[in-house]
Amino acid sequence: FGFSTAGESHGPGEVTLVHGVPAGLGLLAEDVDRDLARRQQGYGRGGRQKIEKDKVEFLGGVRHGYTLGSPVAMLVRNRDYANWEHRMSPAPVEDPPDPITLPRPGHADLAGMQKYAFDDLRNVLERSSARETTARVAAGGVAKKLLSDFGVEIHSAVYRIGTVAYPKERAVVDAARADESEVRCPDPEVSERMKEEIDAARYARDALGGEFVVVAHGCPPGLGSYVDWRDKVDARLAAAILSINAMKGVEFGMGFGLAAKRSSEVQDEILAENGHLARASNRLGGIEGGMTNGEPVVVSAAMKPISTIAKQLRTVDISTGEETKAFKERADSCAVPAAAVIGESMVAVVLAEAFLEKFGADNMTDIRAAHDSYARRLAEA
Ligand code: EPS
Repeated sequence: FGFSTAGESHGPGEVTLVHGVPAGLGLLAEDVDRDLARRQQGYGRGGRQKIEKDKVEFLGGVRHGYTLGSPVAMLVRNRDYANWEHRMSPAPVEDPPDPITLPRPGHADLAGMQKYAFDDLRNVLERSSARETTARVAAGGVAKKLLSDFGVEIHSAVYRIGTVAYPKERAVVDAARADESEVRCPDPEVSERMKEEIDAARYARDALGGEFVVVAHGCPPGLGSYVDWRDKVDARLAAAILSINAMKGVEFGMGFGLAAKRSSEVQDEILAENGHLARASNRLGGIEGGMTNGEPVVVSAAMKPISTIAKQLRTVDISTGEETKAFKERADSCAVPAAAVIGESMVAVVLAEAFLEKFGADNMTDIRAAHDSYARRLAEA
């Protein structure tokens, strides 16, 4: 199970190809569209989200509401392409637009131009734009549908925007309520202060980052493995989260806060409650030895502020070598709420992959039999 994406931000559309989807999974466009819409929300988005109304079209892998075991191909059209047909035309044009030569600090612009030998940084920014995350959320919709059929539910919440913070432990508990907030913070009063912080940054022609947490409930123990470094599920989740645009840090459970504690203050003690194994706490975020341990998986991430800002930072015009100011492009002032939804999707993809490694991947009937037999064995132990 895994996926690739294709598509430029202002090109015709965003394409997702998911492979390894078992046959017989019930899958409707609504299962994907729900998260596409959630990703588009969030206080602090720019004008682009008023143009786009992301909806998926299945191009392969689904028939009469069920997957076929063949690759699931999905397309989300960019409505904005109508305004960019000349500038983004796949065919050569007679009067090409002027190249953009003023790289934005913090964006992929400069290193991308150097690496791919471009003299127009539009060739870099079109693909490095976070518009590509639309296609990832489409893949996440498939992964989430698979997981939810086995009782795994994934939520996210924002617990910091700029200097305004909410306790992470409470965000973990209340994450299921985050959809009610425009900034995905479960607390209404803190949400208002986060919105004020975003307004102040936008007024100053600046942008804000923040922190969010993704919580996956209902994962069976033993997804991932300790036997090989590539199999460790925390390493795979970290890579998946850090692949989201603008992510600079990732934590599990108490994360960096664990480093200053004594061992007896951080391990999650094992209890026998009414004949069932249980834990006294979940400070390690549901992962021990590179495997899920049956507790909620708790992954959080730090996002840097968006690098496209109206307050122009210093840069060099690549065509002249002269110092100048970075170019201005329409931008969001805060995308942390959207990033949290993308985080859910990436976590879902990694957990779905580990789930299918454990239980087989051909068809839902055999996977269910393997899953139920494992659950029975653990319950009887
Ligand atoms: C982005 C810049 C903006 C965002 C875009 C990401 O796009 P535009 O330049 O078209 O206004 O809106 O995000 C999306 C389009 C999206 O759907 O999330 C960037 O530079 O990363």
